[in-house]
Amino acid sequence: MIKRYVFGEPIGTDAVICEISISTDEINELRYSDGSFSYDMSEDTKVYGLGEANRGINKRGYRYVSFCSDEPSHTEDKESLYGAHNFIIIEDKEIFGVFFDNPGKVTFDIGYEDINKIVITPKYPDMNVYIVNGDDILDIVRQFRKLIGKSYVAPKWAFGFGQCRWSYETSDRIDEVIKGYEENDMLISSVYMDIDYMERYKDFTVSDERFPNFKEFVSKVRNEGIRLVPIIDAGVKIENGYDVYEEGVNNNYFVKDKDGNDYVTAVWPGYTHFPDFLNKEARQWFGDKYKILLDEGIEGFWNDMNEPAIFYSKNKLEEIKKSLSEIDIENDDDKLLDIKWKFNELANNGDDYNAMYHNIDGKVVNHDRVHNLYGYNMSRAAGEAFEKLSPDKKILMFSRSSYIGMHRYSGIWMGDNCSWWSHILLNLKMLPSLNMCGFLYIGADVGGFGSNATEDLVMRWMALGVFTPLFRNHSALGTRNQECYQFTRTKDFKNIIDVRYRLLPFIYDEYMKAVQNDDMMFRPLAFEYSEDKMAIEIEDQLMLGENVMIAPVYTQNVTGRYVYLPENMTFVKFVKDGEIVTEKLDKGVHYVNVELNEVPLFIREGKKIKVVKHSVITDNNLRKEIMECSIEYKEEDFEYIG
Ligand code: MIG
Repeated sequence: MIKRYVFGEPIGTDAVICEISISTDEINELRYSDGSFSYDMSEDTKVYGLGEANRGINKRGYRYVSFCSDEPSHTEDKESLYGAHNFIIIEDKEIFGVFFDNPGKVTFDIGYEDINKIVITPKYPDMNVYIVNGDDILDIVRQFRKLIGKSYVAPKWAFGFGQCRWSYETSDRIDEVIKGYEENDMLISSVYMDIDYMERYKDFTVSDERFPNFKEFVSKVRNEGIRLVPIIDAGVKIENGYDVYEEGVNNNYFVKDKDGNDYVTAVWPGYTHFPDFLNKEARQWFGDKYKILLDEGIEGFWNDMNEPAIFYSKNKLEEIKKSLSEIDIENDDDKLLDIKWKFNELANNGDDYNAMYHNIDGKVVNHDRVHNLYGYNMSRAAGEAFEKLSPDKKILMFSRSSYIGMHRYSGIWMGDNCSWWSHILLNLKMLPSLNMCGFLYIGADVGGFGSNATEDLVMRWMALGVFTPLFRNHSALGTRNQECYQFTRTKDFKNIIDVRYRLLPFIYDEYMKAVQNDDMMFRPLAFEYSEDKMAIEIEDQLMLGENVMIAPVYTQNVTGRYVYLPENMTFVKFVKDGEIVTEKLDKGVHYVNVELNEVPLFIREGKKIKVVKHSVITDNNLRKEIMECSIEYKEEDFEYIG
C-alpha cells in the first residue's frame, strides 16, 4: 500500500510513473514539524536505502546529504556523492519505506546528532512524499519499484568485460589495449574512450588527428568482437562555428543566469554552457546529437560531469579579479588569504548553482531547487532519443550523476573511487542500496580509479567485479597502469575473466529477472534471513539472486576470510586452470581459503547454478562470439554446480 502526501507546490520530477491520489490524513509513520520529518529509533531500528551513498548498508549512525556532487575522494566522512536517491526503509517493530521526491538538497540525519533519532530536512519544502507499507522489506521494495517504473535494460554485450582508462587518446593506444588482451588470451567485450577522443573536449566530435577514419576504426574493432564506448560530458564548449554551441545559443537551450544570458562555467573544454536538460525541447535536441556517434557505429555511452561538475565560472573569476585589483599585494595579508580561499572554492561552488536558471515548461526555475535532476535528465535526453533512433537495438548507457527515475533510462557507475582495499567493500555495499532504488545496471571502477593499484588489489577486485552487471576496469590519468595484462600473473587474470564469461548466462538471467519482477539482484543477508541475529548484521556478504551468496576477499595479504553461512551451503571456488572445486559447509562461521587467483561463491543447499564449461569458453573458434555475448549456448555447453 502506497500513500502520497503533498507539501507545498512540488516541481515535477517524473521519478514516479503511477498516479497515486493524495492522502489528506496526517502521516502516521513520521512526525512532521518545522519543515523536518523525524522518527524515534529503538535500539534495534535499522535503516536501509539511499542508493549510491557512503558507508554501510544499514545507514544508521551518520548524516547523508542528497546533493549530486563531483566528489573524487570517497572517504568515510563524505556526506554527498554523485547520486540523490531519497528512498529509505525503516525497520523497527513496524516497517515502512519512504520516498522524498524532492529534487533539491535533502539532509538525512540518521542517528547523527542524536543516536536514537532520524531527522530528514529538505532545503525546499515543496515535494511529494510517498509512504510504502508492505509485508516485509522485499515486498516494500517491489511496491516502490513498481511506483517508479521498470529499470533500464542494457544490451547483452554490456555484460562482457570492459577496459577503460583516462585516457586511450589515440586509436593506436586502443589497438594496443586490445592486443594486450588478445596476446594474453583474455576475453574482452568493450574498450572505453575517455575525453581525449574528442576534438578539444567538444561533445559529439572525434579528433581526426588522433582517430583518423573513425567509422572504419569502430567497425574494425567491432569485427574483432569489441565495442567502443565513448564518454559524453555535460558542458558544451563555447566556440564560434561549433554547431552544438551555436544551435544551443540560438534556440535558448542553455542554462541561463538571472538576466537571461547563457550562464558561463568552465569544465574540460574551457568556457562552457550547460544544456538545459530540464527543458523538454533542449532535451530532445541534445538527445538527437547522440545520433552523430550512433551513425559512426557506436552502441554505448557513459555520461560524465553531469552533477553538473564546474571547475570555475566566469562570475566567480570576476569576483576574484575584482578583489585582487582592490588590494595591495605587499601589505594586505588577510585579504590575500581570503583570495586564496576563493580560489580553493571555485569548483562546484554553490553560488554558481544559485545563479543558474532552467526553463521548465516555460517556467523559470532556479537550478539549486532542482539540482539533483540534472544528470538524470541528461541521460533521459539520450534514453528518449535512443528509443527513436535505435528502436531495435539496445544502446548501452550509464551515467555518473543520477536521481530516482533515471533508472528507467540508464545505469550508473559509482564514480571516482580509489585503488584502496576499503573501496572493494564500499563497491559491494552500494549494490543492494542501489537496487532498492531501481538501479540494476551498476558497477564500480574495478581496480580503483584514483591512486596506484597493485596486482593483488586488482585481482581481488576483479573477483567481485565478475558478479556486477557493469564489469569495467578503469583508472585515472597519472596512476599506474592497471589493465590485466600489465601485471605478472596474466594467466590468473585470464582465468578470472573467463569466470565472468562462464557465469554470464547466470548473471544475465538474474539481472533480467530483477528487471522483470521489480526485484533486487543483490540483497543484504538481512533481507533474506531477517530472523537470524547474526545474518542481519553482515555487510560484507550479499545474496545474488535466489540461490547464490557472494563473499569477496577485500583485505590484503590474506589467504582467505571468515564467512557466516545462515544455512547449509556449498562453497564453490573457481580455481586456476578452469577447475571448479566444491565443498559442503554447515550453517555457521567458517574460515574459507581463497587464493588470489580464485573466485569464491556459495550456493544454497539443494540449489544449482549453470556455468559454461571451461572447454567451451576457451574454444578459440568461439572467441569472438563469446566476447560479443552473442553466442547461443547449447544445453551440453553448461555444467551445473551446487
Ligand atoms: O574531471 O573524463 O568520473 O571516470 O575518467 C574528471 C575524465 C573527469 C571523471 C570521471 C572519470 C573520468 C574522468 N572524469
